[in-house]
Amino acid sequence: MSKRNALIGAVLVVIAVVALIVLSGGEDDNDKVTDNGNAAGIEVGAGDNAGKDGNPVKKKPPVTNPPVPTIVIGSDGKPEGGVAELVVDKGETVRFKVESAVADHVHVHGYDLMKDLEPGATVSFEFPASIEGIFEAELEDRAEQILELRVEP
Ligand SMILES: [Cu+2]
Repeated sequence: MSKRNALIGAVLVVIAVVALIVLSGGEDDNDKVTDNGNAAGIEVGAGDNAGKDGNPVKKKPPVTNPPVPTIVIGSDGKPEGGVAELVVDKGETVRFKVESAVADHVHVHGYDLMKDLEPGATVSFEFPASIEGIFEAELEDRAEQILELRVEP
């Protein structure tokens, strides 16, 4: 009985050791492969999500700046949706962008600012609303009004 038990015990130990070696060897290989795969996947995914969720989408619109309006000029040289309207208080900052399918020049009357438009490109305006009144911005070559800017006291 005791010899048999000892033999069984020895056999079990050997099996256990072999199993451990085989399993641990296998696990090591698997771990390396899966860890690398998982780590890369998790890190990339988490990084993307953190960037998308954290900075631009959730935090910026309410806290920092209101979204900058973009006037889109179609291939017909006219503003999509008609002439844009922008109302700001005097002393605030006027901000808008113009995205154009055609070449022209944006002229902001009153403030007398002019920027070139190139097809497919976007230009940004940012200037202090220092003059009260109602002003138009137009595509200079086409004499096409694209914006009515109202600066209120
Ligand atoms: Cu003009």
